Amino acid sequence: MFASEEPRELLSRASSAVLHHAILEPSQTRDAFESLLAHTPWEQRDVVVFGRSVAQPRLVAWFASPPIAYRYAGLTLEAHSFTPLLLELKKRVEVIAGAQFNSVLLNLYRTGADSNGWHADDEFEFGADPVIASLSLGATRRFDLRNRETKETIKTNLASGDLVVMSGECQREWIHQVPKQLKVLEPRINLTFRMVQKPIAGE
Ligand SMILES: O=C(O)CCC(=O)C(=O)O
Repeated sequence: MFASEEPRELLSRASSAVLHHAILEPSQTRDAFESLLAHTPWEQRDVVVFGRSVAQPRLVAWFASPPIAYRYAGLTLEAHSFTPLLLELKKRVEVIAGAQFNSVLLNLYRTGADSNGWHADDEFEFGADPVIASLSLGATRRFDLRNRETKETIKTNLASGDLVVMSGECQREWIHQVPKQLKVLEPRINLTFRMVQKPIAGE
């Protein structure tokens, strides 16, 4: 463990989001960021928002083994095969999260103008109350969690190498976002490791 701070629980009761600081060595963090930035088959996709098709404000890539497509917000991401680097990161994240994953969604926020709106990772294929482990590389960005009922909002900053492990009722009770931060000029990559439980209907 390279973290200088203890892991911190951000939520309470049946929902959990634990922030682990700097889970990789600084050189590993830098190398992983550079390599993923350069070698990932990034794509910008359209999603349907309020019945209109709009370009997602970030780039994405989906990796899964077995190669199950990921469908959300009206789009289908075909699966790429895990690379040795992604397998290495997955192994490290699995040890910390205490859970196994068979897929990862990569998001590239090119600058602070890119973002990820309020949502929960509650798609059918991840099953009830999934464990989702979210690794940040590159620029520090804000990560907000909002309780669906009370509207309580928890804001935190995620730095390069930080890992948030969401579990319990987190996806049911809370939504999350990465807001625009126009002062941020550097890119950030986020990897959300997930376990696809069931084949998607029609797959
Ligand atoms: O970039 C992040 O920190 C969050 C990513 C996210 O919410 C998602 O991929 O569903």
